[in-house]
Amino acid sequence: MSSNSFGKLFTVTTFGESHGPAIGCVIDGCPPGLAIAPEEFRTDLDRRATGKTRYTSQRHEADDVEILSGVFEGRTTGTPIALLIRNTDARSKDYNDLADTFRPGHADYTYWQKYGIRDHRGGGRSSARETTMRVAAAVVAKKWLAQHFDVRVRGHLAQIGELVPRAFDWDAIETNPFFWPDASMVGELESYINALRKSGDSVGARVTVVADGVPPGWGEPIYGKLDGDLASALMSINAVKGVEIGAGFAAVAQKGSEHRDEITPQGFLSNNAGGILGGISSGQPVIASIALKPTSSILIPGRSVNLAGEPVEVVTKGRHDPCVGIRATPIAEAMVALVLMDHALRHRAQCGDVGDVVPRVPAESRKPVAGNR
Ligand code: EPS
Repeated sequence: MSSNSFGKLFTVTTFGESHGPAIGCVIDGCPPGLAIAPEEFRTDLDRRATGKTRYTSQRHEADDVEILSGVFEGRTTGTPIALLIRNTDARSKDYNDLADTFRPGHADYTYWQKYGIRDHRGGGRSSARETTMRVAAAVVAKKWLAQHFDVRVRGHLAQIGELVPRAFDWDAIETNPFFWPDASMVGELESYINALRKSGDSVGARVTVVADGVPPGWGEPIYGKLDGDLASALMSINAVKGVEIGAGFAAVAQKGSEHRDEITPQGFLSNNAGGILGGISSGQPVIASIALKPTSSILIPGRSVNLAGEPVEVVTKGRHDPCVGIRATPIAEAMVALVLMDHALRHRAQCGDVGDVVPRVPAESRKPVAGNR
């Protein structure tokens, strides 16, 4: 089966290839009446886009969104919302040499094994170009969530290679090209990426997303847990090799007395659970982190085979990201927002009559989460 759609009530289907004429998505299940205009997609699409700084791929796409359906006189109608973005700066000749070989560490090989045919230009469907439409769809979700629940989804780069922030300030994140929470380290990051690019290599990264304002109750035990759906959605992002919720793998070394988030009338005393208990949101901030592998398209020659199974040496040309993690912050935010949107509607459908249950403790958490540095 092909799986280009996700979500149960707020469903998103994406289509298109990196070097095809266009990419697009269809959002089905969006509540009617939400005001949305093409220019509202600009901020998040630009945050994710290539070619905006010298630290990412130098492909320059306009990423202008055309709303083809589902919006009438500036408001969603409840019918499928179709969004289209035309590809305008694909340089397919960079990929001529890849038509009959496979980049080590890339989906080239597995797409070939699965389908027996592949669009090798720019990685085709496996390209991170596809994530544009996730971000576009999430603009709608973020707006609805903010209007209806005051939910705010924001992310930051939490590690790049060996570098970790030495300080944390949400206000710093949008002021540098790395979504980095420690403004004093930006020069260090610039030198790091410049040296990496010069060496022809790439590096991995960690991105953390925090959703504030999520009310208690979202998520469906047993097979529709909020953390299960977040893990699946985040793992579906290109290059993601690990997902953590709250303390994540740091929980392995914790004692129960340390990990449990004690509850007082004034609030939870910590948030190791990442805002999710038993697959259901607790009312605390929902916190998820992802590990992104180093970009597999690099200039350093690597061994592979050709279509005849003979050994070849692969050097990837083209305009690649030295660290895909740099642009992953808005993509990870998008996947979290899409999952939350879906679960907001799912909770409303089944449990809309339950209303607010007492006691409801404040969301505040007093201690940092163990896994999220
Ligand atoms: C990508 C490789 C590069 C990036 C692309 C993702 O594409 P190309 O070599 O075809 O120019 O530019 O990212 C985007 C175009 C985008 O909008 O994110 C890859 O191999 O995933």
